[in-house]
Amino acid sequence: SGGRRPVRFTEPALAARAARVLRDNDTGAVITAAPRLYPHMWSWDAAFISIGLARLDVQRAIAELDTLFAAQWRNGMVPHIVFTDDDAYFPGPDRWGTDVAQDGPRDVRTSGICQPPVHAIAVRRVLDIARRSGPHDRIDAERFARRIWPKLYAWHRWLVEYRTPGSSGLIAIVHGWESGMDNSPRWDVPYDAVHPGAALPPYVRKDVRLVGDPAERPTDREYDRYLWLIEEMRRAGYDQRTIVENSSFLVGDVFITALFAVSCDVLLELGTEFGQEPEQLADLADWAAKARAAVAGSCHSVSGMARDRDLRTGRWLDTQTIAGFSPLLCGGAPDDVQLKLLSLLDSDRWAGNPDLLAPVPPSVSPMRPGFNPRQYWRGPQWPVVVWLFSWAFERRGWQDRARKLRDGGIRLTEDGSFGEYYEPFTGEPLGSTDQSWTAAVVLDWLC
Ligand code: 2M8
Repeated sequence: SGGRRPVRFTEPALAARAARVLRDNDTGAVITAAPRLYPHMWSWDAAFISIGLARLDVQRAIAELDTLFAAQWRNGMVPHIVFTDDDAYFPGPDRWGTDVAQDGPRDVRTSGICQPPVHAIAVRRVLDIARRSGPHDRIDAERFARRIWPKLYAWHRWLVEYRTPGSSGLIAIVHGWESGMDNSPRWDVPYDAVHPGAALPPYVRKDVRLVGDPAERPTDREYDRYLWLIEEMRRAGYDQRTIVENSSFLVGDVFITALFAVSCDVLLELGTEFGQEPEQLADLADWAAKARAAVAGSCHSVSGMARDRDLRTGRWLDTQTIAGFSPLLCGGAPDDVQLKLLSLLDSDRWAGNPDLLAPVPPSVSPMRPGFNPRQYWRGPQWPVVVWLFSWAFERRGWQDRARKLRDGGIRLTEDGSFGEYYEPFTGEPLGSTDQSWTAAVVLDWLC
């Protein structure tokens, strides 16, 4: 495996390179998710990016989250993309056509869906870093945390109000893009039930021309379905109730639900510290408890792995992916289930596989049929996902485990390319290079 990766930067050199990536990807207004492939602001990318930025410049970190929340919809939704005027990405704002939406923001153009709610986690991290970095940063970050708190609360409330249909308690997504794990095999069954209509306007993909090999990206068949769902939403005028009622894709996402549970905990802690309304604090405690129970309730009786649920058919989705470990992020599963998951994570089916370059969990188990080590969310390792687990493990008091994931994450990224994702056996960077969120989590690990 050494062949493809001759370079290993020292930690200080790696940190300097990561800082440069964030600076280079800064348009002056936003830090784009990646230089060519993703020339806009993405919701959960911006959260991770702010964490990395806080190590360099607290003001700039705050500005990034302020920019994202300036695009928050009036109903509370934080949109998955805030568009710049770059037109190198498809689908852009015209294809989304969210200008018809009643609830859309007035001054910026955005997509019409959301992404995982990791923003409270980012605000907490920025605040903690700022408090250690000096009195001015501390004051600014505290002001910022107070100011953004009600917006975070509104965002969480939107997820509860609009996205917990039925009785599963899982947070529902209406598009695979909302999960952040676009073409994960988690969504194969529900996507089979999405039938692009003849009315799907023609389109030309741009992403496949910007990566080394188009096979690292989703297929055209998958894109037809991605675009068809947008078409359905556009026709529904981006009215949430209509979409949740009628869209051909509605899935309870267990990974988002776990992140939501822990983000509610964090937001509750912040709100308590800053003296927010008791009723709102009580809401957060209630939402966290319900989300946690939904995650625990999704676990398979034999494997212990958490499962998504197709809310159109009521069927559990048994595909085993990294999302199966969701209970480890938020806690709340019975002890025996948790132990099962931890030993599975350490086993050769996952992070303990002896052939991995870096001992961190891939997006799909290398032992699973259909595992593809080069294709996007179907096998490669993703540094941001590793960061989330290491952050959660540290919070849960599992210092050794947190440290191991951090060290593995550095091993994965020490070639200094800041790949979007990595081939797990060779460590070859795939997708985009100089990906902002990869640089950001590496910076956080190194400081
Ligand atoms: C990827 O998703 C976008 C669509 O949102 C794409 O493939 O065009 C995903 O990895 C997603 O999680 C990420 O936020 C985004 C930008 O990094 O890229």
